Amino acid sequence: MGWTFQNSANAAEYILSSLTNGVNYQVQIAAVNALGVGQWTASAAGRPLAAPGVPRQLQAAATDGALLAMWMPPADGGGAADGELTYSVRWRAAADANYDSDDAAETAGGAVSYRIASLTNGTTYAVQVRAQFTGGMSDWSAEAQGAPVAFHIDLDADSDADWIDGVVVTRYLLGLRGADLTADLSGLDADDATRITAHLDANRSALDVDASGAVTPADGILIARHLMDVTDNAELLDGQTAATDADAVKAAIDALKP
Ligand SMILES: [Ca+2]
Ligand SMILES: [Ca+2]
Repeated sequence: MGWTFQNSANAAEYILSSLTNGVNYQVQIAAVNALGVGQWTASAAGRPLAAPGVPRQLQAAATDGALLAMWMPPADGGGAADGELTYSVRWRAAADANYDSDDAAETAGGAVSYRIASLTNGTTYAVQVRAQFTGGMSDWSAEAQGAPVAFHIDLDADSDADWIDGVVVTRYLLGLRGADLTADLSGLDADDATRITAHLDANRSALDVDASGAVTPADGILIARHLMDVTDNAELLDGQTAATDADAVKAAIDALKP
């Protein structure tokens, strides 16, 4: 795009309007008199910014003593580039009328999840998030609620979440029950299958690691891949459609480890 010319008359300032938020513009000035136009200055650069929109699809996933807040960036970042928005998260016990300013945190670098720790199992909490950037901050999002529970996916109880646990979760989400749930997995038998099924039934919502709003075999595939140490983000999400990005998926799964 070429230069646009404006005459400021005698004023030593001029407001450039009708610009596009987030686009970098360069500005030069030159003095004009009856003999002509003087030399142009060096360029000064800037970009117009507005307050970002409200973050979307906030969820509060329950884990042991913690909630994992996850959300989508606002539809309109106000001109912020990817990764430039920061987010504030705040939470309160649902029974409390107001938020306490101490119960809040900020994320940086565009991170769209935050683990709220040191919560009480069995207490329902309300969570909100807002976006902020140089141009201002959004309103608080709609509330999400969650109640931390003593839940983890170390299903074979060896104090580690590894590939066997990932296989069991995937089978569970595929609908396998009883001996089919634990078949051919060392250290697990049909009695374990009953225990594991009850454990997962009670915390099924916590398995929505792709933040799709539903718990499906796709969540199991992501859990199994992550627990098999598939570290490459593209490989982790290959063939899957996650509502959040790979880092948020991994954070959600890590939050399920014992
Ligand atoms: Ca395990
Ligand atoms: Ca899901």
